[in-house]
Amino acid sequence: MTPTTLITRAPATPAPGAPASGTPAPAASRSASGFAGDVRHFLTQRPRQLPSRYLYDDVGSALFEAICRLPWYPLTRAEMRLLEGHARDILGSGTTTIVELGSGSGVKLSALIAGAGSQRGRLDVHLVDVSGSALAEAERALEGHPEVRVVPHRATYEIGLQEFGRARSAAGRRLALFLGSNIGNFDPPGRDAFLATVRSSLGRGDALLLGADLVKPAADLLLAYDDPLGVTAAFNLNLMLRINHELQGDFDLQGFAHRALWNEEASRIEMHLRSERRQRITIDGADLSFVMEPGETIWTESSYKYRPPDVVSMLERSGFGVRAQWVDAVDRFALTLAEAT
Ligand code: AVI
Repeated sequence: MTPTTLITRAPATPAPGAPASGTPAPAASRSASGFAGDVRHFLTQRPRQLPSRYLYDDVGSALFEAICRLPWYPLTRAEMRLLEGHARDILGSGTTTIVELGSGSGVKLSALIAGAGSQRGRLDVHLVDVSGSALAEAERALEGHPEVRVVPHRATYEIGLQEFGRARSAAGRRLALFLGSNIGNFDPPGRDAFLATVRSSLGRGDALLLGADLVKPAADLLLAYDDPLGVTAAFNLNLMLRINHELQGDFDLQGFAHRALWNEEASRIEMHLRSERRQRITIDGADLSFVMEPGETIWTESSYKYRPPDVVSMLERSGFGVRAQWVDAVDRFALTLAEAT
């Protein structure tokens, strides 16, 4: 097994919760009019930008799945190794209910349940995802676990958490899963607010398992976000294709290039779409027309990278006490198990 380090911590003092608002995470979606309004709003900001949640239409989701299989993007495999290697510690014997935010295909959850062994009673599993096809796939992935009862929520994280909070749970510990380093796509204020929202949907003694990618050499990070096959470039450029299709835009994809850069000071990878020449862009469905200069960019995603103690601090600020942290020493990824205090 890949070497991991384990840090165990004593229960922490409760931290005050932050207000429950913030940047929606990538899996969140908006209605078409919300999309048009956001495109208009964010493309007229300086620097021009687009929220990363819009990267995930059908084509974007398929490209993201492909990215996760690339040798240069090790996050998914590192997290899977940690889940399989520490499943018993994570699920424990007292967990009766799980909510997974952004469940995707359900493969990670299925591996976690399998790794914890079959010595358990009924397990209620709430899956929250905006994609109906992802929910159906996750339900299929969990079919092999007869003890599992699935409750699907086709919803954004925030709405799904509200529904989960209102649902009746069996006695026992509830465990929220937020995996895949999706937390890294929030800006720091949005991230803290989101963690506080998760905390408020849990009771004292419930738990959160957070997957977070760690700082590593810049060259490795740049390869992960600008891979030699160009899959990440396609994932990024597809956002313009989506705008062309859904909002009658006229982006010329050949007039733009994918750029990934490591912002050391902010500890984040940024993805941009850089205009290769002076060009006018018109998006009828967003009632917008503007000129981009050569070299000007549209900022489409931030992916924050952490040090293990950063993850501990952000959880403690949001009302959690960290109980264990496992770090994949090869690919530098952390799974942190925290208890609601
Ligand atoms: C979903 N999210 C955690 C991915 C990330 O690493 O920030 C999205 C991604 N962007 C480019 N490659 C993968």
